Amino acid sequence: MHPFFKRTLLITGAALLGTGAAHAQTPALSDPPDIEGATVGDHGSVTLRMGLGLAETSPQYLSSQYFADILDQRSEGRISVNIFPNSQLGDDVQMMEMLQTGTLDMTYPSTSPATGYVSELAVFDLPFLLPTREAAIEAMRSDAAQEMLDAFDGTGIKALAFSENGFRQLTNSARPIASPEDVAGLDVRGLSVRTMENPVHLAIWQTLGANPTPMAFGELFSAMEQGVVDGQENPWSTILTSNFYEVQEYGSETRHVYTPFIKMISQRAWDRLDPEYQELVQEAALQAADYEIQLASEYDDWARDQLEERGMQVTRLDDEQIAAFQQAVQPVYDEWAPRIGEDLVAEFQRIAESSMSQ
Ligand code: TK8
Repeated sequence: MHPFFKRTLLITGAALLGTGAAHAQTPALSDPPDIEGATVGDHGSVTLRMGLGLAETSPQYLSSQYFADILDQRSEGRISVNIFPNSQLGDDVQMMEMLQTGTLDMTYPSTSPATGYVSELAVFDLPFLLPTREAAIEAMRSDAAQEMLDAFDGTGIKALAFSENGFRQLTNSARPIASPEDVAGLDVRGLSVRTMENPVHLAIWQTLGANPTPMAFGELFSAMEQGVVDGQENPWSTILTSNFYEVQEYGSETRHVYTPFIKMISQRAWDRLDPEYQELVQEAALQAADYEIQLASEYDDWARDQLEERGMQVTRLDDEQIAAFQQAVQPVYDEWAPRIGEDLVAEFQRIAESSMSQ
């Protein structure tokens, strides 16, 4: 069966079992905050089509529903959002291109494949830079990050808000991984790892001695199922909600990088909106981002435990083991910090340090 249908059936099947099922699809999640704020005037009916990479059970989808609800309620039903999950309209790169040409209104990619538009976004790809969710939130809300959103001006894409994709963890089907040596393989070949389409991620895995292959997210499940790659890295919530545990036996809690999402709207769609609608869309994007960060935090450890229950062997790494990875990827900083901008990297390091001393 084609993996897309298989995954869809699994999600439907689990949903039918209800929340009391042993293998729940979502943890006990916070309800979305009450929708507040005045309704906007009547500026006509608008439908926005939004394409997402992830599944219906992901924080990405659930917070998009909240986004749609805010718009619906505050426009008294005049603005509706149609959400297309599961990469069915395309992958991050394709959907950003569709925004540019105006064939899609909204999408929600990782920052990593968007560095082609705004190169400073690559600061988020530097390994082990933002050690805690608090630091990551501060970095995403910083002036430097706002400048990155503003820098989309002129690309055909309007960037509305940063949100959480999350701390990325390594999974694979070959062997348990607890050290850089395990990645490189001493007597065996280096792990083949799918990366996002981003040069810093490629450098990270090359430096660790893996065989990295950049690949669109929508192709990943089949690639792992067919053994084209041994492994991949994504937050636990994605590994669970995209059913990667079906084809990945081993997980390692590496937390090697925190990558955000960016909520985006096509400049063409944006320009067609009345200013009052624009303001509402911008506000709703920020509120949905806050809710998504909350959902993602509730998902994180829970998703890891669920994966273990479903048979994934998860290796937890102690501080010393993490430090070994951190040291091994140092050359990535030497190569990339000057290109990304030393000042920007230093600013993020300062944010990281201040979050640690709190
Ligand atoms: C979803 C992607 C995905 C990302 C990746 O569209 O490609 O691995 O983490 O979740 O943005």
